[in-house]
Amino acid sequence: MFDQSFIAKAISRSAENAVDRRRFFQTAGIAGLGVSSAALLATAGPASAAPMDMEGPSDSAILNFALNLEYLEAEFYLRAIDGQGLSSDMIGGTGTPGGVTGGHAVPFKTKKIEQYAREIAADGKAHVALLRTALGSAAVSRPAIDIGASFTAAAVAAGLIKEGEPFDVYESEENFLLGAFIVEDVGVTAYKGAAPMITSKAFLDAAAGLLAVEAYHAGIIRTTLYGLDLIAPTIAISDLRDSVDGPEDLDQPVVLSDVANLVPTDDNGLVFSRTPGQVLNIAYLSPESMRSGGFFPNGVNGELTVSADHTAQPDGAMPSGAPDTGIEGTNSSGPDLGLLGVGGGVALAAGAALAVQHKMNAKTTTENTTAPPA
Ligand SMILES: [Ca+2]
Repeated sequence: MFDQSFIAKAISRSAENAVDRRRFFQTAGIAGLGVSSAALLATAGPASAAPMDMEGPSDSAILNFALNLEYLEAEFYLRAIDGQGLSSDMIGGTGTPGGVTGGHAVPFKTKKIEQYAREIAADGKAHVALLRTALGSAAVSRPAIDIGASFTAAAVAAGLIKEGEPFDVYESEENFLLGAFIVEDVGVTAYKGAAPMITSKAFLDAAAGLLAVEAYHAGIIRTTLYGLDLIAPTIAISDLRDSVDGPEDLDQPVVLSDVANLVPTDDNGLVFSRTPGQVLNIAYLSPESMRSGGFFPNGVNGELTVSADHTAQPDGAMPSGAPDTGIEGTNSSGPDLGLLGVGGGVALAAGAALAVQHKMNAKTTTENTTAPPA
């Protein structure tokens, strides 16, 4: 938690210049050590009203973006272990609050996998609490989250099941692990992608800790899937993620070229990055510029709400006006998707994803469909 000692150190570290200091106060909502964090933001307004400079989103916008993802992760894992999600005192805030659709206790048969789930759930819950404390009254509320039909739609889009076939991600620990795989790697790339945009060193320090924990989680899930020989589904899911997040071949399954690939890295041995817009491509399960869909049927709360547009660039160039930062308001060409539900959005995503992948991502198709070892 951001206790007084942490806050004192954070202010000390972040007070390198007047801009840093002002931004830290604005983003953290801390007017001084003896002053309630609510005091400043009561007059300054929510994070969405905070000014954004020309370099990108404010720290509060980034933290709130992360908070949306942590809400999703916490609800996914907490409901898996005992059917209960976040308590009512951990979900309020700015923006449009929403309920959670789907999710129930997984009938774990392997004690160790259940223990993994419990530990990860506790971390996700702690991350929600940390970010909410850091953001104070600027914290966004938990948006509507779908952890039922969204996973079924993702399974269809990944080709794990056919349209109309039943798929309950909470039905078995194997399905649960695949569901965790769908969301877990994305958190790592989201924090990595956000790192260069964070201006406060205090927040960068916290974000480094968050990224590391997400990487541990992803490593646990990937290693467990590999140990269970659930290789082919991870290839299909990785291909799905890669097909919606743009032409670059980013995503990697747990096996590449017949060898274990538990840590997805680039040539420098670094995890790769996704912009907020690319993260939302996966969260909304669409390669198009969308404001909602998939796991967030009413969109995420905060400033970073729009997925990137990867649908119309046959030569690999980014489409003009594509809001790859995810900041709403920089693109007027995106369709009004208010009428599209999860199913419609994902059906669209699956078709468009396949088209995008086949046209432009031959490398992905080649690498990511490597047959698992016999
Ligand atoms: Ca890609």
